[in-house]
Amino acid sequence: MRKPVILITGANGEIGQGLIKAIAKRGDSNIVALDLDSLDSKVKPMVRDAVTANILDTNILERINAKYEISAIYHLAAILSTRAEFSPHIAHDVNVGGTLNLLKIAVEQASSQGKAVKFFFPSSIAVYGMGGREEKENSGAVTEDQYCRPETMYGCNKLYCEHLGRYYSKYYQRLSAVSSGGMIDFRAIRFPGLISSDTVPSGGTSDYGPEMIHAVAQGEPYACFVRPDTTMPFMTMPDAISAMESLMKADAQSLTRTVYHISSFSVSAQDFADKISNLYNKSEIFFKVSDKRQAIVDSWPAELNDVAARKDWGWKPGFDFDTAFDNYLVPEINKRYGE
Ligand code: AKB
Repeated sequence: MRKPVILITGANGEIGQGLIKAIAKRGDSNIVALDLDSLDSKVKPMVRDAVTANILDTNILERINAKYEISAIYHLAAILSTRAEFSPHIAHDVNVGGTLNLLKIAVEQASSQGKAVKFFFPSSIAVYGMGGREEKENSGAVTEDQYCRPETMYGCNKLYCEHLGRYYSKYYQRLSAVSSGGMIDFRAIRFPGLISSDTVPSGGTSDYGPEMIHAVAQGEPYACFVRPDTTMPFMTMPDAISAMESLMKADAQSLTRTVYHISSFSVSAQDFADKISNLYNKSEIFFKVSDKRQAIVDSWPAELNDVAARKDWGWKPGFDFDTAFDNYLVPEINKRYGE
């Protein structure tokens, strides 16, 4: 008998670690964690099996596929937007090739179990391309179907993988005698910038938000790489994790889309700097703009209209800008750095 588990790829990343903690707290599922790096010692005891491997290593994936009965896959592994621009072909291999490998496992699992396998895909605000600052400033809150013309390799990869997920869940092998459509229950959220008290992201372009507070809390100066007026949506990691759980639990009948975007608060880099300076009196924040990374954030919307997620599966952020700092980031980060 194969052992029933939830498979999480990119398990050692920011979202992965948060998700492992949330599933372990629920205590209703065994987790197999897969990551390129060995799993952080804080979350390792919470998983049944921690596999250190590349998602492009099909031998390892086959071993996991053979050993376990996988009820759900959270495919979080990816190369983020800034890093992907430096190595676009590697990013394409990992972001698209890796997703295809996991979709293939999901189909095989579903056919051997005779039931659909749930597949969560974290997409990104990077799928949008506003086409310049003026359009960004004048567009208002963007809906899921607007401006889907990404300007980064990462954004292109995410948008394409959303389509692959939709294809695999509805149309896979549509011309074969027995169509396999409906074998994968694919659900995706396009996340805005995420801020966690536990981890600092790396390789992304929304990283200036989390980097700023983590640097200042450790008494280090911070050079922000975007202009003070740069605005984009952000949310806390606990809200991101609870959104994933809500979407995955939602009744399929109530979902009108396979891909939703969500946001908690849209603020400027200056808003971040002011907030953090008020909270830490020794803060040293200055702006040293990288024009190239600036152009990436300028291509992302300032605000999202997330009415579909609110209506279909009850999305509602637990934190706004003020409570994110007062009730989550500052107390947790201060504990972490021993303030
Ligand atoms: C990045 O900056 O690449 C990510 C994202 C917005 O998806 N944080």
